[in-house]
Amino acid sequence: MSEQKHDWTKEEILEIYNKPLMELLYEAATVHRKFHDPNTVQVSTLLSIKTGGCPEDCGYCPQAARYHTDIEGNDLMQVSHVKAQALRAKASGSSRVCMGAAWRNVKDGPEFDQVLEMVRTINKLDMEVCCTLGMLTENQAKRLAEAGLYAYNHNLDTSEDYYKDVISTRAFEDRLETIDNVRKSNVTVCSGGIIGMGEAIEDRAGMLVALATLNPQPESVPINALVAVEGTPMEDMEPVSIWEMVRMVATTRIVMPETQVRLSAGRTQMSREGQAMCFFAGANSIFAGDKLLTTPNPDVNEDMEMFKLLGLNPQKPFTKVSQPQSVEAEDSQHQPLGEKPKWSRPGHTITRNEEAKAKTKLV
Ligand code: SAM
Ligand code: DTB
Ligand code: SF4
Repeated sequence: MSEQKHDWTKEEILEIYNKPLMELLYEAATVHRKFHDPNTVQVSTLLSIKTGGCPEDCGYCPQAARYHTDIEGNDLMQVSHVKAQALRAKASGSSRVCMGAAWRNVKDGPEFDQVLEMVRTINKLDMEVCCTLGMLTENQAKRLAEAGLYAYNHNLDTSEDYYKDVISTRAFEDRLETIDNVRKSNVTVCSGGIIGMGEAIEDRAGMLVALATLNPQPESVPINALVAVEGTPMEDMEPVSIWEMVRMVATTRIVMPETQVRLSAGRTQMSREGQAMCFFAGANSIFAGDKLLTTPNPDVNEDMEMFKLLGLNPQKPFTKVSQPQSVEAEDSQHQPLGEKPKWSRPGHTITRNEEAKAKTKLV
């Protein structure tokens, strides 16, 4: 039985965000342990299958055609190239490939057919597949589901109030509509946002209200720190401090206890100690690989060293364990590199220790 609370208010969320840090961390870590194994972190690899030349005006994005950034644009990638990259990602410990396209929305036709083929190909490798392709119709979501898509990433990015200051070429409601279309298929929802775009703390809380009041809540929530790219309107934004990132992660964990909270863009600027604090505060997923879509990310070997140092294990594909683990359960959830795991498919959640979950009381 789900224990999601869907009537969060901005005031309640602000109260959590602004708690003394030690209390916030303790509360977030407690919630985290009730729903997840704190030593397991899911690893996704990003792949930009179509880079640059986007007609939208998202103020943070180096891929918008109208900004003069230093990125190399590319047409839609070949399926064979995608397969090769997915195999590399799998060998390095990733359980999920997330394919991003610099599109405003998906258009039916040969390019979408090619993306469907990419999804089928990665799915056959026994990896989770995620796409982030812009706006999507219900029918397109269902076609992606049939091809075996596991998750669709579509970020709200910020609060409804601040949205207009960041993007003018589409509205906040358009984003909600796409999320709703994804929900009508059996694809899981990945939706989060960015901090450090000049928004107020109230906007961070506002974004979390919008996400946490979705019913059901998103299965995964990426928290990005703005990567301020030269040539974008946000090039001069001050970097967010680690304390803001930790507060945002902890608050997300508390208001969406079952979700996978993904520590996303901005990790190159974080120390290991900072990232460890985020994992303690409830982050249980990262993007790995030396590139995000167009900007740098920590080297995968450095990430694996960090995992070793912290005693973290990469999560196996198609497992979502939302309970404190027995030794036996932990063994089955982790992915010893090179070993073929037993999968559970989308919608098939492995839950354990139901009794403990029944006793769980939030905040
Ligand atoms: N075009 C599609 C869309 O906008 O939904 C998919 C790709 S888009 C690059 C995916 C997400 O990446 C954005 O919603 C945003 O949250 C994040 N993103 C883009 N540029 C970023 C940056 N400079 N810093 C942090 N996050 C960024
Ligand atoms: C998400 O929330 N963050 C990722 C993924 N979803 C697609 C993208 C981050 C992009 C950072 C800027 C870039 O590399 O272009
Ligand atoms: Fe285009 Fe997506 Fe970048 Fe916006 S975030 S400019 S929609 S690629």
